[in-house]
Amino acid sequence: KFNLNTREIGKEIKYFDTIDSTNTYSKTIALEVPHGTIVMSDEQVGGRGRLGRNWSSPKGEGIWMSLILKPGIPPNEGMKVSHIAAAAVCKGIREITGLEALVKWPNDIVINGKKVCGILTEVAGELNEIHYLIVGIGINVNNIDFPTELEEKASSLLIEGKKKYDRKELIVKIISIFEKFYDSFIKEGSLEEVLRLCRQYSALIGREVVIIKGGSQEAAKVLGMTDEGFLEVELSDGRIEHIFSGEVSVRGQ
Ligand code: BT5
Repeated sequence: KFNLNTREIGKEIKYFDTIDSTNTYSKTIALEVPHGTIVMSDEQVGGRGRLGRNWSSPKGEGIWMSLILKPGIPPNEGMKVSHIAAAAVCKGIREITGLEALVKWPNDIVINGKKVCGILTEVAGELNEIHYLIVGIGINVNNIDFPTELEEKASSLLIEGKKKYDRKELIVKIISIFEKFYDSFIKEGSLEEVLRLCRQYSALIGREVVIIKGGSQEAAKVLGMTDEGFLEVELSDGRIEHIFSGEVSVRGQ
């Protein structure tokens, strides 16, 4: 049971002990459930990242949830909702734990350079309008052990804060911040607060990075984030480029 004091988001919550992936399941019910429905599970056995990658989702230790949203916006605006989620998770984690969570564009939250949260936004729709949008949020809360290949790059709130955190309290906080940001985007078209947070708490702005595109890599310096949510970088030959998706890794990390 959750005491969500939200207007629409999370009015209906579908809770599972175990599931393959909350995003995959959400797709199968999205057209039948109300806007704002949340699917969460204590464990995922087929948790997904982007591009078919895996998302480790052990039982009882994290927040593995998907928000089913039906905004009347064009599909190419969907990424903005992903930024809204990143800003909400970053702010929520900071308020509850006091830890210095940063947004690693486009969809990760990191603490001390390690990933504690990933966001997977999937859009279904036509040229002009989204039918639904699924925002999958995975947060490592009380995880201690990671698969060996993740040890170097992943962490949890427990590891960074050296104490256990109440998952319910985090969910309530994050969802209520998310709804506030989402409402002002949908009703007023404003992303002001979200962009301010993504810039203020950026893990990338001002850093030397490597941009990975397909098979090739290019060194760059991150200058900022545009109002559309693109990453603005300066390449080594001085050209300025706006990147709208993809992989960016901080050099030396
Ligand atoms: C993501 O993908 O970061 C998006 C993750 C979204 C997970 C949520 S959980 C609820 C919902 N249901 C789902 O099935 N998914 C969503 P990406 O940027 O592609 O990062 C994936 C990479 O992160 C993997 O290849 C690993 O290197 C790493 N990784 C896997 N599990 C991790 C974890 N628990 N913590 C940190 N890093 C992890």
